[in-house]
Amino acid sequence: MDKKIQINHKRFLSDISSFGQIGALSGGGVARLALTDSDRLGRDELVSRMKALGLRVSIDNIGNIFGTRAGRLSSTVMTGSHIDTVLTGGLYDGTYGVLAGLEVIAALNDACIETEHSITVASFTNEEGARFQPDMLGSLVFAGGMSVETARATADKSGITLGDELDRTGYAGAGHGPDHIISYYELHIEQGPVLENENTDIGVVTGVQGISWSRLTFRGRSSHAGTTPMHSRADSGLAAMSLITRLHTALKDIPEQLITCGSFQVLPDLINVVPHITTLTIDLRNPDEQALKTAEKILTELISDTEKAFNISVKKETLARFDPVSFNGKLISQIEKIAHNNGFTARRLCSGAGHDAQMIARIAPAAMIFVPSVNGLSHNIAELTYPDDLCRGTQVLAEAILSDAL
Ligand code: HGY
Ligand code: MN
Ligand code: MN
Ligand code: MN
Repeated sequence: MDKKIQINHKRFLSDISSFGQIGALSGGGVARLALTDSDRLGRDELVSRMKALGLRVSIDNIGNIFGTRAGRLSSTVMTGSHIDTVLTGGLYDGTYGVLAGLEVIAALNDACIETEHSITVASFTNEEGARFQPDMLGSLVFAGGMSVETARATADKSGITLGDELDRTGYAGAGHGPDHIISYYELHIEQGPVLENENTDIGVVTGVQGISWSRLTFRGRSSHAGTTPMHSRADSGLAAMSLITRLHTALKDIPEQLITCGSFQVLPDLINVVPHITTLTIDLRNPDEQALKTAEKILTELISDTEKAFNISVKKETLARFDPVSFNGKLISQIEKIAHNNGFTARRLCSGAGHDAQMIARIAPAAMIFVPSVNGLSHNIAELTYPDDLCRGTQVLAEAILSDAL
């Protein structure tokens, strides 16, 4: 690659902090749940920044936003991520990768560099899966892994569908993303402790671990807390707590197995009523598909044990199930080479978090670049990545994109 591209650090860092004002929380951090008004404001701001850079903006039928800088050919090098966040979100999860893509475009414009292939910056709908499940929904639909009808019909806890929200916010588009993608690079914060602990600048991401999300609904019988003998209760809350405790014990010896019960609700949620219905979510992850399957089997067995032991019924719904994904070897080596050419330290690692890149990997060569997270924290308003790390990651992204697009 004979043309050097230089990121404008000052411009880029100010772009990130100004974007972070959208959906800003009073105590710091950001909340832009998918297709809420704050997400819509973020989308509007992103579209206007894309237009200001001279990009052709296209919005598809699931609300994915694509900004394209034309090359001599329509074949495209794509980058991107997401701007929706969890409720305790930070400035960087997802947004960093989208804005870094725009900074690469701005740097190309500054240098008046024309490219052979087009370059697209994408922002995918509902990556977090916090409001609507599954996560990575927009990129999954774009990659052909879910129909737009099924995606539109998914509902949040209050029964509002994703389709209703797309229509309400005006982001059900008639456009489409690039149809010939030669490579996809996603820049993202690591969201874990590895790079910081090893004092390493760049994470060269080899793939994403397997993800299994389910929702369990325990149905018992409400009764009086003061008059119902313990042996004759159908206590859905106690059953749920017992299952979660037993599941943690049963899975603790499976290597690299992760289990999270992030949402837990009892009804009627009153101090003197034995809980009638208890709903909880279970997030299982493992880089090894067989191990993940074993964990899921143990969960199923524990559910039927619990039904008998507590005289209740349990309904299990699968909310997301993605096998482990490996990224493209050529792109991985490319990222590694660019990091070293810039004098950055780098190491390979598998991603603990799910990412849009794992969906794009279904239809094009894809890879990811990580930068360190302070204290390994994310999905927490204290999420932080230092400015030098933000700029190093963006420099590597820029050179990776340019090496394919020229
Ligand atoms: O859950 C995840 O890994 C991603 O943040 N959606
Ligand atoms: Mn993310
Ligand atoms: Mn996230
Ligand atoms: Mn992601």
